[in-house]
Parts: sequence; structure tokens; C-alpha cells
Amino acid sequence: MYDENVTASATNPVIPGFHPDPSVCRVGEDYYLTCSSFEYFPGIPLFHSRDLVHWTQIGNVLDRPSQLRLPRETPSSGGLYAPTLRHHDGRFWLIVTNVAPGEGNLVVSATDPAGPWTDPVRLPGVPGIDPDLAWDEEGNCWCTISGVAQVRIDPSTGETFGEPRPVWSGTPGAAAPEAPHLYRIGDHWYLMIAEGGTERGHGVSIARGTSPNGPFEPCPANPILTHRSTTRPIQNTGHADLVQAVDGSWWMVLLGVRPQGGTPGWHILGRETFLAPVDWVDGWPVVGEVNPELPQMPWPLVPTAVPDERDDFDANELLPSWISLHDRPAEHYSTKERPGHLTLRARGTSLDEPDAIFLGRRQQHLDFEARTLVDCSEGTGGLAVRLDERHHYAIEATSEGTVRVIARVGSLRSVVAQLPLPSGPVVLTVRTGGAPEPHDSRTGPDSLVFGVETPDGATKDVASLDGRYLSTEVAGGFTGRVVGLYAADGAVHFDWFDYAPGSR
Ligand code: 6LW
Repeated sequence: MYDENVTASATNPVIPGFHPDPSVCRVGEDYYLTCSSFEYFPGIPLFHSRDLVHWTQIGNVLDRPSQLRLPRETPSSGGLYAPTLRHHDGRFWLIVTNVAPGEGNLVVSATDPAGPWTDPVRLPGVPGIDPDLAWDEEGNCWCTISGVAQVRIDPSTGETFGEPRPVWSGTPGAAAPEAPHLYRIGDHWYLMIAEGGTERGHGVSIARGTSPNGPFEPCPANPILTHRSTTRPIQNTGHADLVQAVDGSWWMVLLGVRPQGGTPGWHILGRETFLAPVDWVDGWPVVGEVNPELPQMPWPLVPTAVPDERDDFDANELLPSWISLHDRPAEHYSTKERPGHLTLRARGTSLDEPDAIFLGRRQQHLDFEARTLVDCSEGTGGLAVRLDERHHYAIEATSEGTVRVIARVGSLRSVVAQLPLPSGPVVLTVRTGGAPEPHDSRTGPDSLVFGVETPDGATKDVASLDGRYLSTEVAGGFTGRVVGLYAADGAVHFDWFDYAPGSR
């Protein structure tokens, strides 16, 4: 079984692929981190690390239908935004916004972060997004939200005490004060926020006061982190959280993107999680550089196991890195119907709908190759690279005996290549290739090359498509590419799925 996020060296991003809005906490020598998951189920991936560099996904916080409601019409980039993960009084607490209609802010808790987590407690008195949790010395729990406003809550009942009260609006003139986190550090309470919006202008600013409720005095060096208006390879740096390591040093986790190609630069993996060192000078945090190479870490690295390329679908439970759209009903997603296979059964929707039957994993490497052995004798389906319901490419085998490559970009949908299907199950492939012409300021990020394997094991390329159309700069929104398997009609059986870094 492959494991997520495995690297042997200390490089950024520490959690590649679409893993934005990181929130981190430490318990003893263990670090835990969560990210946003939007329209995908299960919700809120949870990672563990012993060195802050190597992270292993140990579960998902919202992995039962009773915990996560994403109605049919939930669009891509709807759903779950920006959790905060904290440990308090022997329990893990997670607060998050579900932006789907009728949902809102909710809290869950657990004694073991690998689960199970409780069913959600709703917070009807907490409006807005990006909720934070912090406890003061008297045991009061303060929930701070984008804007930035604050209200006292009881996280075990969802009760709020009074109306949210504005506490800081960030740097005058800066857009979107959001992603607040409140910390007691030394003699001060620090209120850290993101501002400038989650695009190229993103940044992190901080203020401090002697009470958790303010007044807050902004840091004279704000923003304490931004890559706006630079040519650095990591852009959009912001939405951060702080953690103190076992040795007393301080670190920041944050989101950033890696634009590729010419102008304006296309990022294809969504917003990823990066790590940066933090020093304290005169009672203010000073953030070290956010570079692809991490500095020498002050402790030995604890790499995780090298992942298997292949998932044989032999286990009853799917790995936590597999994500589907909105839900995962057993009648549509099964590893038991044909043992050793994943069976996907269509529900009258295609990849063009927000609730397609699609099971994927995040594209975590700028270059990758994926393959699957598929039996389409009872249906139509295949292998897709998905940005959202309006931006995806796929190679599919049909029950009528053809293989075709389909491109959907905005309102345009086209079958770009079609050929007869070899008899029996077929291996479908996709890999990244170099950017197609032109090779100048308009150069795109990459191409996606779809193919079939012939009986002698060679790969026959069927179509090569410009990767820029599966980027956030084209599609918009908050997510990144997901590579996976789908059923558009009938039942489709997948014997195995390989994902491996590298190609071109
Ligand atoms: C999130 C906001 C943001 O709620 O993007 O970059 C939004 N920051 O804080 C969705 O991830």
C-alpha cells in the first residue's frame, strides 16, 4: 500500500498536493496536522509526524456520514474549509466550517487523533469561516473567526455566550483578514491572521495583547511573512499556524503554491503545506525563509516507509488517502462485490456533475504516472485527472468496445481521441509530459498524456493534453488535481491502481 507524503530528505512542501489551511498541534513528542478537504469525503485528513518534516496520514477526522453532510448540489471548492486542531485537557478538539447550505461551524473531539471522533456539535451562534479555538487560564474557550471577531463558546455543547465581537481587522487596506489563530505565549496573547487573499498577495500578520480578548497591538514588522511581488518559486504563502517543538524551537506551517510555466504561472497541485522556522525577537515572531530546501533540522529526521506504488484493492477498507465526492455509499463503492477489485457503480452522473462516482488521490508530485487495470464488460469508466466538475481529463473504456479520451474545460466537452478496445480487461495510463508549445512566456505547466497498454506491455499514447486547463489559475477555487477512477455507466471493476512519482 502506498503511503502519502514520503520523502527521505528535508524538503518543502512537507505535505505536497492539495493540502491547504494547515493547523498543527504537539502532544509530547508527536505532532498532528489537519487540512481542508472541501467537497471530498472523508473530510479533514489528519497527519502524524515525529520530526515536522515527514508526515503520515493516519486517518480523516470526519469519516462517517453522521459527521459530514455534503448535499448533492455541493459544488467543488464548497464543503469543508479551514479546520483548527488543538489538544486541551487530554482531548483533541477540531473546529471547522462546512460551507454547504444549512451546515456552518461545528466541533468534534477525540482522545485518539486516529479516531473515532465524536459526532459534530453545531455552533449556530458562530457565523463565518476559519474558526479557531483557544482556552484561557480560567478555562474559558474563545472562538475567533475571520473578520476578525471573537465569541466565548462551550465546545462540548455548542452554546455561545453573547455575540461575536470584533477584535482586530488586520493591516489597514489589506484584503481578507482571515484564518485567525490565538495563542498564549509567554506574557502575551498573540493573534495571528492571514491577509491579502489566498492568491499572490497572501501573507501572515500578527498582533499581541495581554488578554485573549484584546486590545491587540499589531507587530511593527507586519506582514511577518509574504512572497507577494517576488519571483520566489513558492508563492501565495499564508494561512499559517505556529507550533513549539520538543526542543523549545518554534515553527510555522503554512500554505503555499508552486506555479509552473510562463506568465501568469499555473499551479496544478493546489495549495500545499510548507514548513518554516520561527525565531522570537523582542517578543515578536520572525519567520525564516520558505524555500524548497528546509534548513538543517535541529533533530534527527524520522522518515516514513517508502510507499507501495500499487493498491491491489485486497483490503476491505480503503486507505485514508482515497477520496470520493460528497459521500461513499457501499452500493456505489465496493471492494467486496468482486474480491480483490474495486467496483464502482454509476449513479446516473458523469464527471461533469459534482457528485460523480469517482475515487481518487491527490496528485502530489509535479511529475507522476498512474495506471489501472479495468474491466468494463458491465459498464463505462476509467482513469481521470480531476480539478473539478468543469475541468477534467479522462481515458475511459466503454461497454461498447471503445477506448476514448475526453476533455472537459469550462463549458467545452470533447472526445479528443477514440480507438477500438482490445478484448478483455485493459490497462489505462496517464503520465505528465513536457509543456506543449509555445515555449515562451505562454508556456503551460505540463501536459497530461493518456494511453493504453498493448498486450506486449508497451504503452500506446492516445492523446496528450495541455495541463494548464487543469490548474487553479484556469479553473478557480481552492483545490488541486486529483487522479482517480470513475464509473459513468453501469458497474466498472478495477483490479489495481498504480501511482508513482516521476515521468516526462
Ligand atoms: C480559507 C481561507 C483561505 O477558509 O482559503 O487561504 C479558504 N485561506 O482562510 C479556503 O481554503
